Amino acid sequence: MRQARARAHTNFALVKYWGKRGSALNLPAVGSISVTLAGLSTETSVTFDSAAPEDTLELNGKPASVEDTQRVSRFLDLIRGKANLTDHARVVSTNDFPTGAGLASSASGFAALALAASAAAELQLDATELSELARRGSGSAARSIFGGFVELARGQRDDGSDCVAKELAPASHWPLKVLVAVVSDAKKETGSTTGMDASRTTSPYYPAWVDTHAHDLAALRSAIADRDFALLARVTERSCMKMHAVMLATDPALVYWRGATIDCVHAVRELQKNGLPATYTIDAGPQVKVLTTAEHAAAVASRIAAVPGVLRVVESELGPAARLV
Ligand code: 2P0
Repeated sequence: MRQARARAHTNFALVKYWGKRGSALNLPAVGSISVTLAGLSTETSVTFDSAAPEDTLELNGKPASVEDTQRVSRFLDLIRGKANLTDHARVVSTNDFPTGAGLASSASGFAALALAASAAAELQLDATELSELARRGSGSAARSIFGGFVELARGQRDDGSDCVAKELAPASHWPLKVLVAVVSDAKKETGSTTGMDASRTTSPYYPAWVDTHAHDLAALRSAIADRDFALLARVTERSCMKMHAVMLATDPALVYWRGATIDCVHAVRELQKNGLPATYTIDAGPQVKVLTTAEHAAAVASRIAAVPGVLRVVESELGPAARLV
């Protein structure tokens, strides 16, 4: 039996990923830049066992669905292929936040799985190679291999070898605070993979989304390097709203927002009018992620928590890279 355990933290993108240029290797059509969080993580152990008749997945203390187990099993096949291994595996994974509700559990989940499974299979992979592997599980997972501010390149090659993540700056470079306004604990209706494929094939705004992306990535890189909050806010919000415009114009429409989602956006805009450094982003789910500075975190958190429909506000700092535990 060969066993390893890893912890990875979730991330959310400021310049977003939505759409693929290749589905077999899970290649994104656009690059993305994210922040890795300290507070929201997944811990996963993988045990390859020659006596196990099949792969099993336990998620948050319960046997996972057939669909989730098959997705993990397909990912383990990649590892077995690289390591010349035929053993099945027991995978035990625990999130410290709700699964599938727009808090990117697939990001921390596949990052932790990539690290634990490759270590258990005794593969020697560096962080860049791990990010390429994690990407095969979920695009956003490539980013959770690294901590702080992270960029996942679109890459040009068909084999995906240049579609890897790298750290742009560690969390200590700019110790921003994250406040996640949770407005629903329900599992989302349309998963990201299905949703982005529908957008690519039906949304009339999809080509404009892809064409304007490089400009946003360049602007955000420079905002991070200069710790320029005003520029970071401007780029973060325009990338978020552009992505949601693409989603809304998908046929049939992808509407991930609830009423409280848009009320949080207005609350952040009000804070901005009052001179506070705050910005928001929304992923393929109803939650609103707010970034601010440590100095203003308490004031921003209490304003967001007061928005009707906000169930709770989860606070986090920027966090570390995935690691074996
Ligand atoms: C992002 N999202 O950049 C974007 C914004 C959601 C909205 O990356 O198909 O679950 O597994 O590669 O990684 C979520 O997409 O999609 C995501 P797959 P994933 O954070």
